[in-house]
Amino acid sequence: MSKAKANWYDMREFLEYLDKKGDLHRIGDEVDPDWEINGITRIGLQEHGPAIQFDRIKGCDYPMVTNLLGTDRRFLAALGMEHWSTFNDEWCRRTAVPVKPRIVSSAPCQEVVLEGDEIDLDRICNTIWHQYDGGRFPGTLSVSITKDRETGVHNAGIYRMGTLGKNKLGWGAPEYTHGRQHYIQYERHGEPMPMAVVTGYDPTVFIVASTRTPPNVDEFEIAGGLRGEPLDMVKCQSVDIFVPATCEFVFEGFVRPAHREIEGGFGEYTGYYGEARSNPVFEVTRVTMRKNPIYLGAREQWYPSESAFAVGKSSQAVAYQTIKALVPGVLDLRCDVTYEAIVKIDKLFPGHAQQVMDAVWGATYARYKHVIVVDKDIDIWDYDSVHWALSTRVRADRDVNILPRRAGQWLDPAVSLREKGWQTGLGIDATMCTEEYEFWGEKAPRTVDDPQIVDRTLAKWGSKLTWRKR
Ligand SMILES: Cc1cc2nc3c(=O)[nH]c(=O)nc-3n(C[C@H](O)[C@H](O)[C@H](O)COP(=O)(O)O)c2cc1C
Ligand SMILES: [Mn+2]
Repeated sequence: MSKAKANWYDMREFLEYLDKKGDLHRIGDEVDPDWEINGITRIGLQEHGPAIQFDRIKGCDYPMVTNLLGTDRRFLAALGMEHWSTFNDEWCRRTAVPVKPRIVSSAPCQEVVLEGDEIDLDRICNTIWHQYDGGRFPGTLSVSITKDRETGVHNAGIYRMGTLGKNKLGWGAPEYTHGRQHYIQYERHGEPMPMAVVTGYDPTVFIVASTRTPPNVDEFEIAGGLRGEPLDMVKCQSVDIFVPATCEFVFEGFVRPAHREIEGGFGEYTGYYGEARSNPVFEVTRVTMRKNPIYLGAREQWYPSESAFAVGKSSQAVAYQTIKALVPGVLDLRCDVTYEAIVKIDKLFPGHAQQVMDAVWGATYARYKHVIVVDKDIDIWDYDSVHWALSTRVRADRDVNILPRRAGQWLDPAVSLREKGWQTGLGIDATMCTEEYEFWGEKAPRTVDDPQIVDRTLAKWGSKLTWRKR
């Protein structure tokens, strides 16, 4: 098997695929979790290198994989895709109808069980991911699975978790996340919230758990859509929550109401350290796992990083889906992890670009603060093309829109602690002002591009221009 696809059985099948492609690097020498995993993972990301498996980690009982989806090629391969230019439309097509999980009664993820004093988080993952982190963070690709207290709908979200004791983890889910909103329901009733945390899963679980969807959406049904077949799930042993059957590790436990502990700081997806925070605490009462399990973790930073791909691209696809449903003429949308959305439109009326900005700000869950709108001739997958539009089609006094004081991302480094949670919207209409030219009976300038000449040339000369990639 060496073809990419979307219905991976588990993480091991995906690793085997990567190995065959020469895209998995295994390190058999013992590594120091205080700095070597950080260093090697960082260099690998920076150089768009392979996924990395650390087989022997000092003080730890299990191997760990990093950089699983840390490049364009691996992220796309995880979904059986090849190009970003068709990614959004393909995502929308596959996820148009939710596909419910298939419930199984026995599962690989419950082959081995640890309980009570047998649980020691440091022996499972003890990595310092970034030099100035305030502790060990086993939870980087840990998917928190919770249930709406009233409706029972499951949610899956990746929220960072730092070790606070042998079976205690800080839970870094801010108030605007769905996991935290579930917790607020339990806390209002003075009840502990049952929770399962999983890692080492088939890559579509990774992707959907990073996806910002509207509330009350079960991310595992999106996974089913992306996979083209249902995800197998099994009921946990000690909490009433379902987890992906083939994942490597399951942590079962609860989050107590009205209890907080200080956790962090931590190197974040923005590329800056976030402050230490007072967070709810996840108490682990049981660990189930596969035989010879493989842990999964990530170093965070700006592009290239796993957050940049997983959060950036999955949320991009959902934002595209939403904006396309609200505004006519939307052709494509690009966003890397940080806060900029670039939207390509077929401009139909004056104010069209501004309507796109309003829709992005209003309907994409406080994800984007900067919105750039371009015409249909711009290639949004090429930043040179976007910058050409910005410098040749924008008149700042007319085309720049500023929207102060909107609900935004908590970690925005441009906002001081005092104002955290607030962001200012910047919208740039980088479409050509054709309507102004037309008002004066003129035509907008024609771009220097001669597609018919290019077509004629290729027909006659194509095979002789040997530098060209076919
Ligand atoms: C490696 C990684 C780490 C992440 N860490 C956090 C985090 O600590 N807190 C957070 O709010 N989101 C974090 N995210 C992003 C969330 O997973 C994402 O916003 C997701 O949509 C949350 O799920 P929800 O929308 O169901 O709340 C992380 C994503 C990745 C890929
Ligand atoms: Mn959610």
